[in-house]
Amino acid sequence: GGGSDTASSGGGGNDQITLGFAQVGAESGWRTANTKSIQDSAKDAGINLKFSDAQQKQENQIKAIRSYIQQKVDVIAFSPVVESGWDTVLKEAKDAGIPVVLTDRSVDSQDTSLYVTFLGSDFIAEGKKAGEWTVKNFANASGEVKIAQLEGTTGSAPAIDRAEGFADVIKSDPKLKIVASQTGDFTRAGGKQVTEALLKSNPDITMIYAHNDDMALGAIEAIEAAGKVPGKDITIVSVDAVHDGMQALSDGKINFIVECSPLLGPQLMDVVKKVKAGESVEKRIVTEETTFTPEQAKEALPSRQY
Ligand code: GYE
Repeated sequence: GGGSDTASSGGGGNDQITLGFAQVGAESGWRTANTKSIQDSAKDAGINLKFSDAQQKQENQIKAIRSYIQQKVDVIAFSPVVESGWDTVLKEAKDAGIPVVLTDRSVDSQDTSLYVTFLGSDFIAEGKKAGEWTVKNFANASGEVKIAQLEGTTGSAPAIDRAEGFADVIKSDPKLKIVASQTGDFTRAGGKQVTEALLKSNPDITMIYAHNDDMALGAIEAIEAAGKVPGKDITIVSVDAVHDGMQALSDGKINFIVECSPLLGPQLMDVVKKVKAGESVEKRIVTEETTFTPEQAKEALPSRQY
């Protein structure tokens, strides 16, 4: 590809790979860590990275992808903000002969020939892990357990799948009830705002299930402002295990976190090199992840990379 070599190290010549990456935005600690992982590992791999931030808007991502097609980059990778509505632009890339790699989030396109692979977490499994902890934690509770769900970005794969996996598991215990469910758009401000309203409409809430740490951190602010104790008066479970979430977990303000790793950069660069070399790659590459209790968070915090 042409253009300026902003991230070149070694390689040089005409064999250097140019990768166009259309990022979702900078909505969360997870996303910041993900962006850094991609930029650092492109540099390490000697890949020329063209990077754009769509500010959580699909139209901006589509524009960025079209500009990468125009610039004739070697490979396009992106993390689709929502699942639907990608077929047209993916066909344009295909017609231009540019392979597309989905990272982190997937699309709902029926035609899977529109992308080479999807590299990222199993969000349904993450929702299930949150549900399993919930079932165990409230096994001996008497009466209804009122759960409020802070959803991620509406229409995004992680919001859809984390809700589905969780609901699937908690239905085994009829006393576990989701009494409110609203989007906080994966941001701290969103989590805070939704929780403020929630504490007025449902003051007797037992637990909050947040689709990411940032929304849980916003919820903590709202709960404390209302004179309640997060992690005690209201149980909190979230997903990601970013540094600030892990700190809140080890402080007892969050009760359980399901890990979702943002460190996808090295694997992405491997895939990009293989695709460019004409080698075949797996159609689905799943990230390995664990879960954390407060004790485990204390132990893991010093060596966490994000
Ligand atoms: O959980 C959230 C971020 O797509 C897995 O997006 C990602 C999610 C992550 O905003 O914090």
